[in-house]
Amino acid sequence: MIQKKLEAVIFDLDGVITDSAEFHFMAWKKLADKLGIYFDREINERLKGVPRMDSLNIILERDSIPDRYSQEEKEALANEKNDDYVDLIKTITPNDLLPGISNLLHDLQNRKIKTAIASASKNASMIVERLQAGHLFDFVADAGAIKNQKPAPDVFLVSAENISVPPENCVGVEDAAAGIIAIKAAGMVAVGIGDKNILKGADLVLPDTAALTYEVIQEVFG
Ligand code: B16
Ligand code: MG
Repeated sequence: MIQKKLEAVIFDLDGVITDSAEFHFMAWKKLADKLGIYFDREINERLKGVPRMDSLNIILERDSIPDRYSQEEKEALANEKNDDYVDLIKTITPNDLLPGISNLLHDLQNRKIKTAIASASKNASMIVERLQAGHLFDFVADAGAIKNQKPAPDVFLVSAENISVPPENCVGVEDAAAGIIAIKAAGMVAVGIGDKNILKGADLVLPDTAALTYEVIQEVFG
């Protein structure tokens, strides 16, 4: 029987390591304005943790003509948004790591606890590079190579496999409801960052990353 022991922490990126949601908002807003579609911060909340094409479909729900665009046209719109988003994330620096994250990652590294990024973003590697945090992660998942997106467990399972840690010895950290479902479906302990009424099913919910320490993670792992 495998002994249950905390061996790895697998992090979501946007909303946990850094807050790239504002850049997603700006890029989607530019596209929505160009298309003449209403888009605001409340709708933007629904895009958190959601893959790019699904996000576009949520925005197009407000279009006056349903199904106006072909799949090919939608691909072009999603690419256009991504080009703007990539321009915006070029401004990310190590100062954009969320509160407490740098200390936590160094602490985990000193304690020989492995770390990985399990993000829905195809830009995850570029963001980690901009944050100059690549050396603090043992693995960054490639969202483009993941078959089923969150709430499916795939990205967390692929991450655990790549760092050679059984899922039951991993803690996952997420700010989106779909991400918490994915972590639990992967058989991991789930820590939510945000609102406990939204992140139902998490083993622990913290209001922000400043409260996320090795001690807290070890305690919830049990
Ligand atoms: P991209 P996460 C997610 O990142 C974002 O929260 C979500 O808003 C975005 O649509 C998704 O990545 C895809 O991002 O367009 O860069 O591939 O929270 O899973 O780290
Ligand atoms: Mg997120």
